[in-house]
Amino acid sequence: MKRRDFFKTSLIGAAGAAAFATDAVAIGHPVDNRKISDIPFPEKRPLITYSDRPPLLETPKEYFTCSHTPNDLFFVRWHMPDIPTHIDPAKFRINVDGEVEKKLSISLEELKNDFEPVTVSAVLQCGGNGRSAFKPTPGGIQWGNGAMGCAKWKGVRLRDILERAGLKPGAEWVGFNGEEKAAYYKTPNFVRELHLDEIGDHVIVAYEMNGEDLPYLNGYPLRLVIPGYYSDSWVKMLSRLTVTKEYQHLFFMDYAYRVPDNKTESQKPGEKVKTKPITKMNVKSVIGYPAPGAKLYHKSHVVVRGVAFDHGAGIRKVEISLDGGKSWEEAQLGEDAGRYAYRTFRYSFKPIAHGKMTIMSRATNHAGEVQPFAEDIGWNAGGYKYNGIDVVEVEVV
Ligand SMILES: Nc1nc2c(c(=O)[nH]1)N[C@H]1C(S)=C(S)[C@@H](COP(=O)(O)O)O[C@H]1N2
Ligand SMILES: [Mo]
Repeated sequence: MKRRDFFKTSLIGAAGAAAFATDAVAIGHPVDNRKISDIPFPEKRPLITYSDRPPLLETPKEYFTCSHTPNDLFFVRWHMPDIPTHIDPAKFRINVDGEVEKKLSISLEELKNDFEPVTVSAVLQCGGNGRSAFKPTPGGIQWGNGAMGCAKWKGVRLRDILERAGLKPGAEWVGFNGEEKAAYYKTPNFVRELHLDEIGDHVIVAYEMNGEDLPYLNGYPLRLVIPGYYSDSWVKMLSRLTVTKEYQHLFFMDYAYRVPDNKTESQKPGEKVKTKPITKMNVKSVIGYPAPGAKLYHKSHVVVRGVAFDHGAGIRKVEISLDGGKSWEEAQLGEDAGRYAYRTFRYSFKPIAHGKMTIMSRATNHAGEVQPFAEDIGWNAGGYKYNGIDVVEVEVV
């Protein structure tokens, strides 16, 4: 009996289900044949749409063949339905307060002119990307593969802003607040916190994405960029930094975006475990071409293309399997756009047998971390950090 079938059976009796809870968990692959909406959102091409209030948009998998994702195809995720519909760039200010020597209120002009500009190509990926692979289904948006994208971000170092304000002795945490709700100490506004130790020179407050102003839905006019980290802390429409001595125990830090604090970061359904925040992204590759269900001509020249990334160690290799994971061959890696960016890959072959076949991709990074088979990934209640070997089923005709 397959594990998945077993789960259905064990659900019949609650006692039985509890006794075999470990076996009840199965991992599949993210669903990737969802419909693209007919209506586009502002500055976006039509995308897979889960909700319009708040806007929840997914990038179709077929676009993951280039090192950078165009702004109008970039996915969108907001928690609050009330996001400002108008921002006046002349009046907008980013405020710095809390445990600082000097409170700041910086205009966009000042940010662009008075601070050293820096640029970084980095992947922005929701921790819940691929959640639809987890069975039983964890709560949350049932993302397929496309709650991710890679952009070239331009902005200023967060450290430079904090230095200008001057930290008071004992300052340890920084809270980040977006424009969509203002009151900082009331939860559950979307506020994130970082410890000062996490704020290296690579963390920036960005005002440009791929050479343009940030799109409104991706956080115009300013957002936090934390290369290598899942994007739950990449606060959009960033308008306030509050420095504190103590960790504030905010809703989105204490309850959301956490995984079990054990070696496999997994748990049984219903099991209560100690948790920790999701931070660094694990190694992953996604096949952009061919699309699932594509028909390939027998003996034609097929070029498999996709993207791979991790938390910043950098991609060492991507391997392709055409025989269900028994044997693997190395793909050719594309241009290196930096250690936090997508690394594109390509692999050519000629299909020699008619009928259904699978194409798999597996990434390995410079730290020796290898993308696992879906079956080897443990289940977690939030449905976070899915990074199974990508599997695309096609048909040779
Ligand atoms: N202000 C604000 N910033 C936010 C969020 C939000 O709801 N509000 N959601 C976070 C989460 S969970 C994700 S996945 C990313 C999505 O970024 P994007 O919409 O640019 O793709 O924004 C992050 N920053
Ligand atoms: Mo997210």
